[in-house]
Amino acid sequence: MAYETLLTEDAQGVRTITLNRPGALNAFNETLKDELIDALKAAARDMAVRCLVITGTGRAFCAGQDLKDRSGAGSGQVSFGASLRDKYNPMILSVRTMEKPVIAAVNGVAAGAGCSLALACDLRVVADKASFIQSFVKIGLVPDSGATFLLPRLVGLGRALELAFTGDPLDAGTALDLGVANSVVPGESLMTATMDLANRLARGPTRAIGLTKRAMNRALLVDLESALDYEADMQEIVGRSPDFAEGVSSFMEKREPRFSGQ
Ligand code: T3D
Repeated sequence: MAYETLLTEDAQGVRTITLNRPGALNAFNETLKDELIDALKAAARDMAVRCLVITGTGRAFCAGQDLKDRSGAGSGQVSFGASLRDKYNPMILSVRTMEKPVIAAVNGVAAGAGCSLALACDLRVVADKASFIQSFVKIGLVPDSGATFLLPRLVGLGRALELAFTGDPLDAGTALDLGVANSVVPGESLMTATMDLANRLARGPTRAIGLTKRAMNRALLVDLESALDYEADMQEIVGRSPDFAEGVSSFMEKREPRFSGQ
């Protein structure tokens, strides 16, 4: 499907979705939200996609909600509860529940719900000039699109509250120290570094990686006993998969595995 505000590209099992409204720092208007939800669903469904990369065109990753669409703000004309439930929440849940790795290639500033989108991805490869901003407080809002759940889990409660209370930018170097960034690279190397990682993950046992993601996400919410039990359920599933058979064969034959993603 051709999109108005997104670019998509497939190569070697990796789909790249690029938010493409550079004039508005890739802020979310209604079209971009609808198109991203559609593109995420399509990537989740497509068995040929074994790793997803999300990035932005131009100097920003995403500046969150398009504030030009919120000119009547405060009047109650727009229900933010409905906006979140109808658009942002499904978008974030789609990234979190997709049983394949999702990498944010954070090319520039990620603010508001754009920051939340980056946090929702499984891994973040970050350009050295990029930053993360919990900008909600600057316009009198609370963090949304998963930020209250994701940020404290990544950086701890004290740091999360500091970032949310101040709206100060978290630079790439500090993001690396805090574990928000998995790696920081020069801007011009961002897509090469991201694709190196994405290609590697796309060659992996996708089912096992997908269920690892499912189990770790679930374990954030449950006690150890329940997490242990769930791991056993997941292992029962992947223990019957062709990729497990290939993994063991390749080990016995002292060669690299050729995982099919099944
Ligand atoms: O509404 C709901 O449904 C509830 C859900 C809300 C979720 C949210 O995301 S709320 C948070 C919304 N986002 C923000 O508050 C961030 C606003 N933007 C900024 O704070 C700054 O632009 C940045 C820190 C991201 C970048 O600053 P800077 O100095 O590098 O760039 P700039 O000059 O501010 O922006 C460049 C252009 O992008 C500018 O347009 P112009 O003047 O050149 O025509 C600016 O208006 C535009 N832009 C930036 N952010 C947004 C935006 N346009 C619309 N919406 C934006 N969010």
